[in-house]
Amino acid sequence: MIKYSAEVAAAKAAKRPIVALESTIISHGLPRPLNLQVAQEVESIVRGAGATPATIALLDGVIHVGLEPAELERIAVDENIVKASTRDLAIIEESKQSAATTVAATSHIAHLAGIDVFATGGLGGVHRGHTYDESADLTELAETPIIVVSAGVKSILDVAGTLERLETFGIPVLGYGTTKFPGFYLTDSGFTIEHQVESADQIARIWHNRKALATADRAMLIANPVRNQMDLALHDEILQTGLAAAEREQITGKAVTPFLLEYFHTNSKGESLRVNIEIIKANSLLAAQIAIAL
Ligand code: PSU
Ligand code: MN
Repeated sequence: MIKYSAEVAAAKAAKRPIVALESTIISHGLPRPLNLQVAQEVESIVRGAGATPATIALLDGVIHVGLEPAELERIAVDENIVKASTRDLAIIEESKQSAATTVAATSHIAHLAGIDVFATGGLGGVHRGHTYDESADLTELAETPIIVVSAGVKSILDVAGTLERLETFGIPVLGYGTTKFPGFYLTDSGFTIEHQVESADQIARIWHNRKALATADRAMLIANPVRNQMDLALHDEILQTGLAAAEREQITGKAVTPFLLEYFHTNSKGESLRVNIEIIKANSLLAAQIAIAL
């Protein structure tokens, strides 16, 4: 059911380190045409670090683990690419649509493909003010053994609520060089986490311990803070007006996150874009180092 790119197939056969990458950030998270350039650069960063990038998506109903250059371009350019979570996968296979995968769907497929490490920008979470709007990223990670590297969760979310859900689901959160939980655009969301790690080797040792203890039945989250955060005043202002706009325009379901990301990109004069790109690049590099350490 899975089609591997030539590069990923070769890496699998030789048991070389592989890093899974999501595609919703390409189709729904970053503006065109910059999205393609960033997706290509992220893959180069993983290769440069000595691992193999496996960007995951569905093309004409077929799950792809690793995309050939023209396929990556299709995800970035085609405006009809839909956003798929885990629950959508079987349906999209049947209808032979093309879709980008969220953190949830990418994690699910990566695990099926035997990949242990996955880099994304920001994990989905609990949305502010909407008790039942909670990203399926959380429930998926509660049952999928994979190491996810993200810059915490987006500050557009209810960060406290998301951290509580991560605790309930038994998903450990490790701060990379920090105990301040990062807020995607911000280095520090204002919430503290318990555990700090300093190296990819340390993360690999903890993952091996989890396996030995039979607690590696679900994900482990590595929170890698952005170094040069967004201007705080600008961030807070856009967040307030963006949340109000989403409410006013009655944006619901899976459209909420893309709406808010787009709102940030169009109102921050390039600031949120700069930060978003820095994040995905840094997380991909760290994920490659972890894959190698494993
Ligand atoms: N992080 C980014 N850009 C994105 C996303 C995360 O930097 O586009 C996407 C991821 O694919 C994540 C999704 O899984 O947003 C969460 O959407 P929702 O809140 O609808 O679950
Ligand atoms: Mn949602």
